[in-house]
Amino acid sequence: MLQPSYIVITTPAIDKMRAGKRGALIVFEGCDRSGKTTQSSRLVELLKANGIPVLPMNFPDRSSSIGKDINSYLTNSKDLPDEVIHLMFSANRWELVNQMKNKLLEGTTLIVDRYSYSGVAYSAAKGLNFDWCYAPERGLIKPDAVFYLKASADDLTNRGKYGEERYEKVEFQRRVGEVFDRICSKEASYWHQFNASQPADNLHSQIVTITEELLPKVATQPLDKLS
Ligand code: NYM
Ligand code: MG
Repeated sequence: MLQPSYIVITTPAIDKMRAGKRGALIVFEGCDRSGKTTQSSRLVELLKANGIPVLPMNFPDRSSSIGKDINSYLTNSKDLPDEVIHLMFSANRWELVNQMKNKLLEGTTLIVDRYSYSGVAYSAAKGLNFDWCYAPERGLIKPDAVFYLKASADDLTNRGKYGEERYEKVEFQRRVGEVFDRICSKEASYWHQFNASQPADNLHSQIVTITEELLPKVATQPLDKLS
């Protein structure tokens, strides 16, 4: 059982138990300001405190050269055709696929803030074809679980003032949410939907419950690819 982050459990014993076991790929998805960053960081801290090797990641990774161009696009200092930025977001994931694979196989759990589904949701919300958007994601590592933080339409309106980045407009976010809903029903076997409007502590404990069941279950399963 995972202990609250203030109780630290031994690591050598856990390391021994873990030999030959892989880490889990856990992805957080949802609209902007749905609480992904808060919840994913809390999960990372909890796993760390329990001696479980874990690495936080987030997409887009703005540090690579493609990531820097994506950042210029998001901060409106650069314009690009919708198709081009879409493929750049995907390439930004492909740049890291080998590192992710190695980490998982050496037993590290990856907690990822946004992944392929954000790629599809934001581009499809602009009107690009859904299947076209999904195509470049095929072959990337398939998450073991996606935690979808679903914000209600009311919430998106009440949270009101978004930041200055591209896409941060209530009406656009509503459309993004519709695409996430569609993906969530298609991929129901490994997507877990949470009400993002509930208190952060409740949400955290629901996420912990699922993670607790997930880690031992996937540890001996081979990695799968998005297809
Ligand atoms: N975004 C993110 C996409 O449009 N496609 C993608 O593939 C990914 C990973 O980038 N508004 C968008 C969603 C966000 C923006 O992400 C920046 P964040 O998590 O707000 O920094
Ligand atoms: Mg954002």
